[in-house]
Amino acid sequence: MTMLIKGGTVVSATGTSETEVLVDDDTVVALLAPGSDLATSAEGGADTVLDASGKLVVPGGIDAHTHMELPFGGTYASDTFETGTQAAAWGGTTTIIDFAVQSYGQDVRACLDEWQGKADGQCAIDYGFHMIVGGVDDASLKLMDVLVDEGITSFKLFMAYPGVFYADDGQILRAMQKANGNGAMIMMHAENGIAIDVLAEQAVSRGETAPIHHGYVRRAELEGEATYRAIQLAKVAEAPLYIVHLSASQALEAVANARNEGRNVFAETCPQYLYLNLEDHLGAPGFAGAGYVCSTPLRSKHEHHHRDLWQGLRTNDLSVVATDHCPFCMKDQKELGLDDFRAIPNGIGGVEHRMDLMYQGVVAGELSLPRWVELCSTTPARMFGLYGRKGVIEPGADADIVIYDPKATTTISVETHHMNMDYSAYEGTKIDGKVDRVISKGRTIIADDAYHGTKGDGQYLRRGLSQYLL
Ligand code: DUC
Ligand code: ZN
Ligand code: ZN
Repeated sequence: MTMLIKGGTVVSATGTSETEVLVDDDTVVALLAPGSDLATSAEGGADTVLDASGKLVVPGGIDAHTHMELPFGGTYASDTFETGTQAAAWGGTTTIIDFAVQSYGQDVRACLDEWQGKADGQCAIDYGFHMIVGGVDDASLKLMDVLVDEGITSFKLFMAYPGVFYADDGQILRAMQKANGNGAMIMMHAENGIAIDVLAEQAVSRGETAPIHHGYVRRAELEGEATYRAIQLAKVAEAPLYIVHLSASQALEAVANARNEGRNVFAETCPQYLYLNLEDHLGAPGFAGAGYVCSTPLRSKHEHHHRDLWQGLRTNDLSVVATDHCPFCMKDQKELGLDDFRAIPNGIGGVEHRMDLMYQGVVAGELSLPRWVELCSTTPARMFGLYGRKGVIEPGADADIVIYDPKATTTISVETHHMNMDYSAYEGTKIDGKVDRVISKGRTIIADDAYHGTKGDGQYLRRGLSQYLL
Protein backbone atom coordinates (compact mmCIF):
# COMPACT_ATOMS: atom_id res chain seq x y z
CA MET A 1 0.00 0.00 0.00
CA THR A 2 1.34 3.42 -0.91
CA MET A 3 0.47 6.78 0.58
CA LEU A 4 1.30 10.24 -0.71
CA ILE A 5 1.34 13.22 1.62
CA LYS A 6 1.14 16.35 -0.47
CA GLY A 7 0.68 20.08 -0.08
CA GLY A 8 2.37 20.35 3.31
CA THR A 9 5.58 21.93 4.52
CA VAL A 10 8.05 19.22 5.43
CA VAL A 11 10.18 20.24 8.40
CA SER A 12 13.53 18.64 9.11
CA ALA A 13 16.33 19.54 11.49
CA THR A 14 17.98 21.46 8.68
CA GLY A 15 15.11 23.37 7.14
CA THR A 16 11.68 23.38 5.57
CA SER A 17 10.57 22.46 2.07
CA GLU A 18 7.38 22.10 0.11
CA THR A 19 7.98 18.44 -0.60
CA GLU A 20 5.64 15.52 -1.21
CA VAL A 21 6.30 12.41 0.83
CA LEU A 22 5.72 8.97 -0.65
CA VAL A 23 5.30 6.06 1.74
CA ASP A 24 5.22 2.42 0.75
CA ASP A 25 3.90 0.12 3.44
CA ASP A 26 5.84 1.12 6.58
CA THR A 27 8.69 3.04 4.97
CA VAL A 28 9.30 6.43 3.38
CA VAL A 29 10.38 5.70 -0.18
CA ALA A 30 10.65 9.09 -1.88
CA LEU A 31 10.55 12.83 -1.42
CA LEU A 32 9.08 14.39 -4.52
CA ALA A 33 9.04 17.92 -5.81
CA PRO A 34 5.57 19.46 -5.74
CA GLY A 35 3.84 18.88 -9.00
CA SER A 36 5.26 15.44 -9.56
CA ASP A 37 1.97 14.48 -8.00
CA LEU A 38 1.59 10.74 -8.10
CA ALA A 39 -2.12 11.08 -7.54
CA THR A 40 -2.52 12.34 -11.08
CA SER A 41 0.48 10.69 -12.68
CA ALA A 42 0.27 8.36 -15.63
CA GLU A 43 1.73 5.54 -13.53
CA GLY A 44 -1.51 5.27 -11.64
CA GLY A 45 -0.95 7.13 -8.39
CA ALA A 46 -0.72 6.28 -4.72
CA ASP A 47 -3.33 4.17 -2.97
CA THR A 48 -4.01 6.96 -0.50
CA VAL A 49 -3.44 10.67 -0.96
CA LEU A 50 -3.40 12.93 2.08
CA ASP A 51 -3.77 16.64 1.57
CA ALA A 52 -1.58 18.42 4.12
CA SER A 53 -2.08 21.91 2.67
CA GLY A 54 -1.37 24.59 5.24
CA LYS A 55 0.07 22.04 7.62
CA LEU A 56 3.51 20.98 8.81
CA VAL A 57 4.78 17.49 8.04
CA VAL A 58 7.29 16.48 10.69
CA PRO A 59 9.12 13.33 11.75
CA GLY A 60 7.33 11.58 14.61
CA GLY A 61 8.42 12.78 18.01
CA ILE A 62 10.89 10.75 20.05
CA ASP A 63 10.57 11.01 23.80
CA ALA A 64 13.85 9.66 25.11
CA HIS A 65 12.86 9.73 28.77
CA THR A 66 9.69 8.07 30.04
CA HIS A 67 8.75 5.88 33.00
CA MET A 68 5.71 3.73 32.40
CA GLU A 69 4.79 1.67 35.48
CA LEU A 70 7.86 2.86 37.38
CA PRO A 71 7.88 1.62 40.99
CA PHE A 72 8.55 4.64 43.19
CA GLY A 73 8.02 5.31 46.88
CA GLY A 74 5.70 2.38 47.46
CA THR A 75 3.54 2.96 44.40
CA TYR A 76 3.78 2.76 40.59
CA ALA A 77 3.70 5.41 37.88
CA SER A 78 0.07 5.41 36.83
CA ASP A 79 0.49 4.98 33.07
CA THR A 80 0.98 1.46 31.82
CA PHE A 81 2.84 0.87 28.58
CA GLU A 82 -0.59 0.63 26.97
CA THR A 83 -2.07 3.87 28.28
CA GLY A 84 1.18 5.84 28.20
CA THR A 85 2.11 5.01 24.64
CA GLN A 86 -1.41 5.79 23.44
CA ALA A 87 -1.22 9.17 25.16
CA ALA A 88 2.17 9.72 23.53
CA ALA A 89 0.65 8.97 20.13
CA TRP A 90 -2.10 11.52 20.71
CA GLY A 91 0.60 14.11 21.21
CA GLY A 92 2.60 13.28 18.09
CA THR A 93 5.23 11.09 19.70
CA THR A 94 5.85 7.87 17.78
CA THR A 95 8.80 6.47 19.75
CA ILE A 96 9.60 6.36 23.44
CA ILE A 97 12.72 5.21 25.20
CA ASP A 98 11.69 4.02 28.64
CA PHE A 99 13.88 2.91 31.53
CA ALA A 100 14.19 -0.67 32.70
CA VAL A 101 15.14 -0.58 36.36
CA GLN A 102 17.68 -2.55 38.33
CA SER A 103 17.73 -1.80 42.05
CA TYR A 104 20.56 -2.58 44.42
CA GLY A 105 21.12 -6.32 44.78
CA GLN A 106 18.89 -7.30 41.85
CA ASP A 107 19.99 -9.16 38.77
CA VAL A 108 20.15 -6.82 35.77
CA ARG A 109 19.04 -9.49 33.32
CA ALA A 110 16.01 -10.46 35.40
CA CYS A 111 15.04 -6.78 35.71
CA LEU A 112 15.32 -6.20 32.00
CA ASP A 113 13.23 -9.29 31.29
CA GLU A 114 10.60 -7.93 33.66
CA TRP A 115 10.46 -4.62 31.79
CA GLN A 116 10.34 -6.33 28.43
CA GLY A 117 7.41 -8.34 29.79
CA LYS A 118 5.57 -5.21 30.87
CA ALA A 119 5.87 -3.59 27.43
CA ASP A 120 5.61 -6.56 25.12
CA GLY A 121 2.37 -6.54 23.14
CA GLN A 122 1.08 -3.42 24.92
CA CYS A 123 2.50 -0.45 23.06
CA ALA A 124 0.83 1.81 20.54
CA ILE A 125 4.17 3.08 19.24
CA ASP A 126 7.72 1.77 18.97
CA TYR A 127 9.80 1.69 22.12
CA GLY A 128 13.31 1.04 23.34
CA PHE A 129 14.93 0.84 26.74
CA HIS A 130 17.71 2.48 28.66
CA MET A 131 18.85 0.55 31.73
CA ILE A 132 18.88 2.10 35.18
CA VAL A 133 21.77 0.60 37.10
CA GLY A 134 20.74 1.07 40.72
CA GLY A 135 23.46 -1.21 41.98
CA VAL A 136 26.86 -0.88 40.35
CA ASP A 137 28.82 -4.06 41.11
CA ASP A 138 30.92 -6.58 39.22
CA ALA A 139 27.88 -8.42 37.90
CA SER A 140 26.03 -5.37 36.63
CA LEU A 141 29.19 -3.90 35.11
CA LYS A 142 29.82 -7.11 33.23
CA LEU A 143 26.30 -7.22 31.89
CA MET A 144 26.60 -3.70 30.47
CA ASP A 145 28.74 -5.13 27.66
CA VAL A 146 26.15 -7.76 26.87
CA LEU A 147 23.27 -5.31 26.87
CA VAL A 148 25.05 -2.97 24.48
CA ASP A 149 25.19 -5.83 22.00
CA GLU A 150 21.46 -6.37 22.56
CA GLY A 151 20.52 -2.79 21.73
CA ILE A 152 20.47 -1.26 25.20
CA THR A 153 23.21 1.25 24.68
CA SER A 154 22.60 3.77 27.46
CA PHE A 155 22.68 3.39 31.25
CA LYS A 156 21.29 5.74 33.85
CA LEU A 157 23.04 6.27 37.17
CA PHE A 158 21.84 8.28 40.16
CA MET A 159 23.82 10.69 42.32
CA ALA A 160 20.56 11.13 44.28
CA TYR A 161 18.40 8.78 46.38
CA PRO A 162 20.90 7.29 48.84
CA GLY A 163 19.84 3.79 49.81
CA VAL A 164 17.67 3.38 46.72
CA PHE A 165 19.37 4.06 43.39
CA TYR A 166 22.37 6.05 44.59
CA ALA A 167 25.81 5.33 43.13
CA ASP A 168 28.89 6.73 44.85
CA ASP A 169 31.70 8.40 42.91
CA GLY A 170 33.75 5.20 42.75
CA GLN A 171 30.83 3.26 41.31
CA ILE A 172 30.11 6.02 38.84
CA LEU A 173 33.73 6.05 37.74
CA ARG A 174 33.72 2.30 37.22
CA ALA A 175 30.54 2.43 35.13
CA MET A 176 32.00 5.27 33.08
CA GLN A 177 35.17 3.29 32.47
CA LYS A 178 32.97 0.47 31.23
CA ALA A 179 31.21 2.87 28.88
CA ASN A 180 34.58 4.02 27.61
CA GLY A 181 35.21 0.44 26.57
CA ASN A 182 31.87 -0.52 25.06
CA GLY A 183 30.65 2.72 23.51
CA ALA A 184 27.64 3.16 25.78
CA MET A 185 26.23 6.48 26.90
CA ILE A 186 26.11 7.18 30.63
CA MET A 187 23.00 9.13 31.60
CA MET A 188 23.17 10.92 34.93
CA HIS A 189 20.62 12.06 37.47
CA ALA A 190 22.86 14.80 38.77
CA GLU A 191 21.82 15.99 42.23
CA ASN A 192 23.85 15.66 45.43
CA GLY A 193 21.50 13.24 47.18
CA ILE A 194 23.55 12.95 50.35
CA ALA A 195 23.33 16.69 51.03
CA ILE A 196 19.68 16.83 49.93
CA ASP A 197 18.72 14.13 52.42
CA VAL A 198 20.34 16.10 55.24
CA LEU A 199 18.46 19.27 54.27
CA ALA A 200 15.20 17.33 53.91
CA GLU A 201 15.58 15.77 57.33
CA GLN A 202 16.28 19.18 58.88
CA ALA A 203 13.29 20.74 57.10
CA VAL A 204 10.87 18.10 58.30
CA SER A 205 12.19 18.35 61.85
CA ARG A 206 11.30 22.08 61.70
CA GLY A 207 7.77 21.14 60.64
CA GLU A 208 8.31 22.13 57.01
CA THR A 209 6.41 19.27 55.44
CA ALA A 210 4.50 20.90 52.55
CA PRO A 211 5.29 20.11 48.90
CA ILE A 212 7.18 23.38 48.31
CA HIS A 213 9.91 22.23 50.68
CA HIS A 214 10.76 19.50 48.18
CA GLY A 215 11.96 22.34 45.96
CA TYR A 216 13.68 24.29 48.71
CA VAL A 217 15.84 21.39 49.89
CA ARG A 218 16.79 20.21 46.42
CA ARG A 219 18.92 23.30 45.97
CA ALA A 220 20.01 24.43 42.52
CA GLU A 221 23.59 24.54 43.84
CA LEU A 222 23.36 20.81 44.55
CA GLU A 223 22.32 20.12 40.97
CA GLY A 224 25.15 22.34 39.75
CA GLU A 225 27.70 20.64 42.00
CA ALA A 226 26.65 17.12 41.01
CA THR A 227 26.62 18.02 37.33
CA TYR A 228 30.14 19.44 37.58
CA ARG A 229 31.32 16.36 39.49
CA ALA A 230 29.78 13.98 36.98
CA ILE A 231 31.55 15.87 34.20
CA GLN A 232 34.91 15.58 35.97
CA LEU A 233 34.42 11.86 36.49
CA ALA A 234 33.50 11.43 32.82
CA LYS A 235 36.61 13.37 31.89
CA VAL A 236 38.79 11.06 33.99
CA ALA A 237 37.13 7.97 32.52
CA GLU A 238 37.15 9.51 29.02
CA ALA A 239 33.52 8.58 28.66
CA PRO A 240 30.58 10.45 27.14
CA LEU A 241 27.96 11.84 29.48
CA TYR A 242 24.30 12.78 29.08
CA ILE A 243 22.73 14.79 31.89
CA VAL A 244 19.01 14.03 32.23
CA HIS A 245 16.25 16.44 33.27
CA LEU A 246 18.50 19.45 33.72
CA SER A 247 16.64 22.27 35.47
CA ALA A 248 19.16 24.67 37.06
CA SER A 249 21.24 27.42 35.47
CA GLN A 250 24.22 26.23 37.54
CA ALA A 251 24.05 22.79 35.93
CA LEU A 252 23.68 24.30 32.49
CA GLU A 253 26.78 26.39 33.06
CA ALA A 254 28.78 23.27 33.94
CA VAL A 255 27.55 21.55 30.78
CA ALA A 256 28.29 24.58 28.61
CA ASN A 257 31.83 24.86 30.00
CA ALA A 258 32.50 21.18 29.32
CA ARG A 259 31.17 21.49 25.79
CA ASN A 260 33.33 24.55 25.22
CA GLU A 261 36.29 22.40 26.19
CA GLY A 262 35.24 19.97 23.48
CA ARG A 263 33.89 17.26 25.77
CA ASN A 264 31.23 14.78 24.75
CA VAL A 265 28.84 16.12 27.35
CA PHE A 266 25.18 16.45 26.42
CA ALA A 267 22.08 17.49 28.29
CA GLU A 268 18.34 17.19 28.12
CA THR A 269 15.68 19.37 29.67
CA CYS A 270 11.93 18.90 29.91
CA PRO A 271 8.93 21.20 29.32
CA GLN A 272 8.17 21.45 33.03
CA TYR A 273 11.50 23.21 33.59
CA LEU A 274 10.71 25.71 30.86
CA TYR A 275 7.15 26.56 31.83
CA LEU A 276 6.50 25.74 35.49
CA ASN A 277 8.11 27.18 38.61
CA LEU A 278 8.63 26.58 42.28
CA GLU A 279 6.51 29.35 43.74
CA ASP A 280 3.37 29.16 41.59
CA HIS A 281 3.23 25.42 41.01
CA LEU A 282 5.14 23.54 43.69
CA GLY A 283 3.89 26.22 46.08
CA ALA A 284 0.24 26.00 44.97
CA PRO A 285 -2.28 26.30 47.82
CA GLY A 286 -3.03 23.35 50.05
CA PHE A 287 -1.60 20.10 48.81
CA ALA A 288 -1.95 20.96 45.10
CA GLY A 289 1.81 21.51 44.87
CA ALA A 290 2.28 17.75 45.21
CA GLY A 291 1.25 17.47 41.58
CA TYR A 292 4.44 19.31 40.72
CA VAL A 293 6.85 17.30 42.83
CA CYS A 294 9.49 15.92 40.54
CA SER A 295 13.27 15.60 40.66
CA THR A 296 15.16 17.58 39.69
CA PRO A 297 12.62 20.09 41.05
CA LEU A 298 10.94 23.07 39.47
CA ARG A 299 13.10 26.15 39.98
CA SER A 300 12.39 29.61 41.37
CA LYS A 301 10.82 32.18 39.09
CA HIS A 302 12.89 34.81 40.86
CA GLU A 303 16.09 33.40 39.38
CA HIS A 304 16.94 33.02 35.71
CA HIS A 305 16.52 29.32 35.10
CA HIS A 306 13.77 29.56 32.48
CA ARG A 307 15.58 32.22 30.51
CA ASP A 308 18.86 30.32 30.65
CA LEU A 309 17.29 27.03 29.62
CA TRP A 310 15.63 28.55 26.57
CA GLN A 311 18.99 30.04 25.67
CA GLY A 312 20.63 26.64 26.15
CA LEU A 313 18.13 25.14 23.73
CA ARG A 314 19.17 27.67 21.12
CA THR A 315 22.91 27.30 21.66
CA ASN A 316 22.71 23.48 21.76
CA ASP A 317 24.12 23.25 25.27
CA LEU A 318 20.74 21.58 25.76
CA SER A 319 20.28 19.28 22.83
CA VAL A 320 17.25 17.16 23.68
CA VAL A 321 13.79 17.85 25.07
CA ALA A 322 12.23 14.80 26.72
CA THR A 323 9.44 14.64 29.29
CA ASP A 324 10.63 12.42 32.14
CA HIS A 325 7.00 11.30 31.98
CA CYS A 326 6.39 9.77 35.39
CA PRO A 327 2.73 10.29 36.28
CA PHE A 328 1.09 9.74 39.62
CA CYS A 329 -2.52 10.49 40.53
CA MET A 330 -3.20 12.90 43.36
CA LYS A 331 -5.58 10.42 44.92
CA ASP A 332 -3.83 7.63 46.80
CA GLN A 333 -0.47 8.33 45.15
CA LYS A 334 0.69 11.92 45.64
CA GLU A 335 -1.42 11.78 48.82
CA LEU A 336 1.11 9.39 50.31
CA GLY A 337 3.06 12.50 51.19
CA LEU A 338 0.25 14.54 52.76
CA ASP A 339 2.19 14.83 56.00
CA ASP A 340 5.74 14.72 54.64
CA PHE A 341 6.92 15.95 51.24
CA ARG A 342 9.58 13.22 51.23
CA ALA A 343 6.86 10.61 50.77
CA ILE A 344 5.33 12.27 47.69
CA PRO A 345 6.21 10.13 44.67
CA ASN A 346 8.47 12.13 42.34
CA GLY A 347 7.16 12.73 38.87
CA ILE A 348 5.00 14.68 36.45
CA GLY A 349 3.13 13.26 33.49
CA GLY A 350 3.65 15.01 30.18
CA VAL A 351 4.30 12.52 27.41
CA GLU A 352 1.21 13.73 25.57
CA HIS A 353 2.11 17.41 25.52
CA ARG A 354 5.79 17.67 24.65
CA MET A 355 5.41 18.43 20.95
CA ASP A 356 2.67 20.99 21.60
CA LEU A 357 4.48 22.67 24.48
CA MET A 358 7.72 22.94 22.55
CA TYR A 359 5.86 24.25 19.52
CA GLN A 360 4.89 27.18 21.75
CA GLY A 361 8.61 27.99 21.73
CA VAL A 362 8.33 28.38 17.97
CA VAL A 363 5.23 30.56 18.33
CA ALA A 364 7.02 32.72 20.91
CA GLY A 365 10.08 33.14 18.70
CA GLU A 366 12.38 31.18 21.04
CA LEU A 367 13.01 28.35 18.56
CA SER A 368 12.91 27.93 14.81
CA LEU A 369 10.72 25.24 13.25
CA PRO A 370 13.77 23.09 12.35
CA ARG A 371 15.12 23.45 15.88
CA TRP A 372 11.77 22.22 17.24
CA VAL A 373 12.10 19.09 15.14
CA GLU A 374 15.76 18.70 16.00
CA LEU A 375 15.17 18.89 19.76
CA CYS A 376 12.10 16.68 19.81
CA SER A 377 12.92 14.06 17.20
CA THR A 378 16.17 14.19 15.24
CA THR A 379 18.69 14.65 18.04
CA PRO A 380 17.06 12.08 20.36
CA ALA A 381 17.29 9.63 17.47
CA ARG A 382 20.96 10.38 16.89
CA MET A 383 21.79 10.51 20.59
CA PHE A 384 20.39 7.06 21.22
CA GLY A 385 21.27 5.14 18.08
CA LEU A 386 18.01 5.29 16.15
CA TYR A 387 18.79 7.84 13.48
CA GLY A 388 18.14 6.91 9.88
CA ARG A 389 15.26 4.72 10.86
CA LYS A 390 13.77 7.34 13.20
CA GLY A 391 14.05 11.11 13.57
CA VAL A 392 13.93 12.00 9.90
CA ILE A 393 11.67 11.87 6.86
CA GLU A 394 13.82 10.51 4.07
CA PRO A 395 13.88 7.41 1.87
CA GLY A 396 14.53 4.32 3.96
CA ALA A 397 13.24 5.77 7.22
CA ASP A 398 10.26 4.35 9.07
CA ALA A 399 7.15 6.22 8.02
CA ASP A 400 6.61 7.83 11.44
CA ILE A 401 5.09 11.14 10.45
CA VAL A 402 3.07 13.81 12.21
CA ILE A 403 0.88 16.23 10.33
CA TYR A 404 0.68 19.29 12.53
CA ASP A 405 -1.85 22.07 12.05
CA PRO A 406 -0.26 25.38 13.05
CA LYS A 407 -3.56 27.24 12.76
CA ALA A 408 -5.64 25.06 15.06
CA THR A 409 -5.70 25.61 18.82
CA THR A 410 -6.35 23.44 21.85
CA THR A 411 -6.40 23.74 25.60
CA ILE A 412 -4.67 21.20 27.83
CA SER A 413 -6.94 19.69 30.45
CA VAL A 414 -7.41 16.61 32.58
CA GLU A 415 -10.87 16.44 30.97
CA THR A 416 -9.41 15.79 27.54
CA HIS A 417 -5.95 14.31 27.98
CA HIS A 418 -5.31 10.60 27.52
CA MET A 419 -2.72 10.00 30.22
CA ASN A 420 -3.87 7.97 33.20
CA MET A 421 -3.75 10.86 35.65
CA ASP A 422 -6.43 12.61 37.70
CA TYR A 423 -4.98 16.07 37.15
CA SER A 424 -2.92 17.91 34.55
CA ALA A 425 0.23 19.84 35.43
CA TYR A 426 -0.62 22.14 32.50
CA GLU A 427 -4.35 22.56 33.21
CA GLY A 428 -5.84 25.39 31.13
CA THR A 429 -2.72 26.02 29.06
CA LYS A 430 -3.72 27.31 25.63
CA ILE A 431 -1.84 25.73 22.75
CA ASP A 432 -1.40 27.36 19.34
CA GLY A 433 -1.19 24.41 16.96
CA LYS A 434 -2.54 20.89 17.10
CA VAL A 435 -1.60 17.39 16.11
CA ASP A 436 -3.81 16.66 13.12
CA ARG A 437 -2.70 13.17 12.16
CA VAL A 438 -0.13 10.69 13.43
CA ILE A 439 1.26 7.99 11.21
CA SER A 440 3.28 5.19 12.76
CA LYS A 441 5.17 2.99 10.30
CA GLY A 442 2.78 3.92 7.52
CA ARG A 443 -0.41 3.40 9.50
CA THR A 444 -2.59 6.26 10.67
CA ILE A 445 -3.03 5.86 14.40
CA ILE A 446 -4.47 9.31 15.22
CA ALA A 447 -6.80 11.24 12.91
CA ASP A 448 -10.08 13.11 13.16
CA ASP A 449 -9.68 13.32 16.93
CA ALA A 450 -9.75 9.55 17.29
CA TYR A 451 -7.29 6.77 17.97
CA HIS A 452 -7.13 4.21 15.17
CA GLY A 453 -4.23 2.07 16.35
CA THR A 454 -4.13 -1.28 18.02
CA LYS A 455 -2.45 -2.30 21.24
CA GLY A 456 0.76 -4.08 20.35
CA ASP A 457 1.38 -2.15 17.11
CA GLY A 458 4.50 -0.73 18.72
CA GLN A 459 7.62 -2.83 18.43
CA TYR A 460 10.76 -3.09 20.51
CA LEU A 461 13.73 -1.21 19.05
CA ARG A 462 17.22 -2.58 19.39
CA ARG A 463 19.27 0.56 19.39
CA GLY A 464 22.75 1.21 18.07
CA LEU A 465 25.46 3.27 19.74
CA SER A 466 25.00 7.00 19.99
CA GLN A 467 25.62 8.50 16.58
CA TYR A 468 27.22 11.54 18.19
CA LEU A 469 30.17 9.42 19.24
CA LEU A 470 31.05 7.63 16.02
N1 DUC B 1 14.29 10.84 38.09
C1 DUC B 1 13.77 10.55 36.94
O1 DUC B 1 14.45 10.63 35.94
N2 DUC B 1 12.50 10.18 36.86
C2 DUC B 1 11.65 10.04 37.93
C3 DUC B 1 12.25 10.31 39.23
C4 DUC B 1 13.63 10.80 39.19
O2 DUC B 1 14.17 11.18 40.17
ZN1 ZN C 1 16.24 11.18 37.46
ZN1 ZN D 1 13.22 9.91 34.72
